[in-house]
Amino acid sequence: MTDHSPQVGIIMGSQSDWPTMREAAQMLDDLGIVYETRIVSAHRTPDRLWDYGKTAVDRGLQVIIAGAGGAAHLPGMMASKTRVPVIGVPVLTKALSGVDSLYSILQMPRGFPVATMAIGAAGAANAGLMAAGILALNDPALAARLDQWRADLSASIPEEPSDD
Ligand code: RP5
Repeated sequence: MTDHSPQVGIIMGSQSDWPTMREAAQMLDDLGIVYETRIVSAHRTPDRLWDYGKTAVDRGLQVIIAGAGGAAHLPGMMASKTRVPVIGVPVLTKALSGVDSLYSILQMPRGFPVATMAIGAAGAANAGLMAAGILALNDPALAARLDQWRADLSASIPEEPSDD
């Protein structure tokens, strides 16, 4: 019987983060990885954050992708609450172009790491790929799909630039 419980949790601080975070979801869809999506705000719903982190291991989550913008405390707080690896996505902000998000997520104290991606959509897509790479360590079928995805991307890059 196939296990359809989510392996990856994609969490974000706000509905406004979803256009960015759906890039991670799309990547997991493309690679056939089961995931869930939740709005979990470090500031607006701290109890939800706590419950999510407290139950993550028992629910079988293997990677958490956490996106937030501005005072982006969600990834770091989640890393404090669970040993499930957390991949942080700094969401682009209007005021400070996402540098605020980046620094908030990146500078974790020793002991509680967050694997921090680039700012914005590329970072979210790469978070999906990073999660896939972690899961592929123990999943040969996924490893083959990820290898194929990477080969397809390389093959799609032209050798010469064009004017079109
Ligand atoms: C953060 O505040 C969220 O992650 C979001 O990026 C930012 C703005 O949230 P909204 O005011 O758009 O809901 O917590």
